[in-house]
This record gives sequence, structure tokens and C-alpha cells, in this order.
Amino acid sequence: MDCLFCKIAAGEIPARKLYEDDQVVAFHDIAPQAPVHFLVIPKKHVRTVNDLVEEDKALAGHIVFTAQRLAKEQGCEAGFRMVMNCNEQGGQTVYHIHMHVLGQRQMHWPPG
Ligand code: D5M
Repeated sequence: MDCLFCKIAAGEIPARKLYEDDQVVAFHDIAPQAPVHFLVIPKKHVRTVNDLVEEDKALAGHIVFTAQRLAKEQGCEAGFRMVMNCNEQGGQTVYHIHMHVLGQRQMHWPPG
């Protein structure tokens, strides 16, 4: 499968990894939109949030808890934002789900 994030998860394409276990990988975003900006991805290929199924519940929870823990480790005690873009209108450009975590600056609402 020709998927950028599957290749990062497999170590075939380099990334600045923050964390890895048997289910997820976290790495710094290549085009950071905040002083802290990293992505948490499942090793399993899931194309969009709409493609998550019942059996992925624990995996989805693990992504959230990994993001929460790493945000703390990255010094985001004052707050941070977690974002998952879905499909074209949602701003998704890489079709392997990923949780963005952005922090260390003031966030604004609504997002663009
Ligand atoms: O976000 C896709 C994100 O993926 C975007 O913020 C850039 C990031 N990206 C793209 N290629 C790489 C590599 N090679 N390493 C690290 N980060 C990368 P989306 O929500 O799909 O628009």
C-alpha cells in the first residue's frame, strides 16, 4: 500500500519520533503550526475517521491517551489542541488517520 504514514510507522521513511509502541507512533509534524506540533497515528492503516469501526474503540482511546501524555511531556500544561481532520472539506491531506496535537501558543476559535 502506498501510504506515507504506513511507511513512517514501518520506519521506511524517517520521522522525528517521540514515541512508539505496538499500536501507535507519534512524531513531530514536518510543517509545524505551533511551537509544539506532533501527530499520533495508529500503526493500523485507517483511511479516515469515518473508517473507524467498533473494534477500533480501544485503539482510538489509545491515540487520545497517548496524545494527552505526550502533550504533558512536551510542556503543554497551559493547554493544547487536539485535531483530527476528516476528508477534503475537513482539511485532511494524508489519508491515514492522525491526531494533531498543537501547543505552546494561544489557540483561537473558530479554526480556519
Ligand atoms: O495533516 C497532515 C499533516 O501531516 C500535515 O500537518 C503535514 C504532516 N506531514 C506530511 N508529511 C509528513 C512527514 N513526512 N513527516 C511528518 N509530518 C508530515 P492533515 O490533517 O491530513 O492535513
